[in-house]
Amino acid sequence: MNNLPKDFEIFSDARRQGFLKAKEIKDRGENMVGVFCTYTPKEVIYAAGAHPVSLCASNDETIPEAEKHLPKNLCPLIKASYGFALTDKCPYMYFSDLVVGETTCDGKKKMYELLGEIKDTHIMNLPNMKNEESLELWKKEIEKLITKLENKFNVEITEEKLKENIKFCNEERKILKEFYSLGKLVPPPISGYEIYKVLEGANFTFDKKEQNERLTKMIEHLKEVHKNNEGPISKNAPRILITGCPIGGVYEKVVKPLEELGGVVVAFENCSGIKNLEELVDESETPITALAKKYLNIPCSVMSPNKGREEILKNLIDEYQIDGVVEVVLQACHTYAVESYNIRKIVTKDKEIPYIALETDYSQTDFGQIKIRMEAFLELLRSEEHT
Ligand code: BJ8
Repeated sequence: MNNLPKDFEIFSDARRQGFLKAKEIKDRGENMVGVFCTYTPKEVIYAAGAHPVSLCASNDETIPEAEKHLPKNLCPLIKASYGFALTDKCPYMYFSDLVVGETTCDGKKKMYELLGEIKDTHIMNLPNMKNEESLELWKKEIEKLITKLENKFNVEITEEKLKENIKFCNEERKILKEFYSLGKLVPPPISGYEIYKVLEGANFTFDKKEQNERLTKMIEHLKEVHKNNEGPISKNAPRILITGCPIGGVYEKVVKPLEELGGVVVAFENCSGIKNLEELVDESETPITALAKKYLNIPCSVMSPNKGREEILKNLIDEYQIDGVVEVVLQACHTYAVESYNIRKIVTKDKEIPYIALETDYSQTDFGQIKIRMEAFLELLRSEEHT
């Protein structure tokens, strides 16, 4: 880990360390709410005095167990998440007093029905279109979540508490955004692998004040590294943007080889990255309306149409001076797989840069094949540079 302060290790290790912190939280008698998706308005959970924690599983350990209940031909993220609940192997799931899920893709919403037999699961009815009716429906769903949390934890969620936590979460978003924007620098002072580790680590860090302080220090340090030209990355390294499905379970086999072979990932459009963090919640609006607008506007492929994702991508390609786009599609994720047709067109025709789509799952069986394809892709990017 070149030039990185020791704080990086803390983020990098946050998922593992978070287990102990989660236990401490439970030992103090505080509540924990497991969430699966970027659409969950976590401000409401904080306003209930509880701690949101990400439950998306990122390895295939429990998939064989999950496949006893779920079809094999299902997205690995869904199978792994359910498998961890089924086997009680994820401490975050174990410590969650409540789980919140949304009606996003078909696989996830049907899995939640089974999950509801194991854990107290509250489902939010997420509309799949962005219009006035959807906004009204989503506001009602946020109100229902408030009622659920109030009853479950015997608390009152006031407008004041919502406003306070909107500010609190916006603060975190601003700092995380400043952090991932370091990828705009040429050369970036930090690898994409390291950026991803920090963004992922934030999902498992409960003390947000401390997290913000550490991040601010790290940003200052990395800006200094860039200014003094002391970074580990060559200014000629092909600059890659990753888009598509969440990559928590596959970044080791996608991002690592890309960077070991001389490329650098400078932007992540996926959840955990820009998709979720780019837009703040409007602090001047009525809290529930502001939350509904922000979350309904997330450009995920479960929305129809999903033009926001195309717009974001075009802007990112310019802002981050992207040389090539890698789209990750998890096996059996129909919504991202279908969108990849238009994403390819935008990248290769409108922006005239190379694009590659990788369909993969959580196993290691295609590791070698992905590496070969990444090598060829980087070769293509290098040859484009010279034409
Ligand atoms: S906001 S990306 S976290 S839905 S589970 S859609 S990969 S088939 S995760 Fe997602 Fe929320 Fe959207 Fe983000 Fe496909 Fe798998 Fe479904 Fe998935």
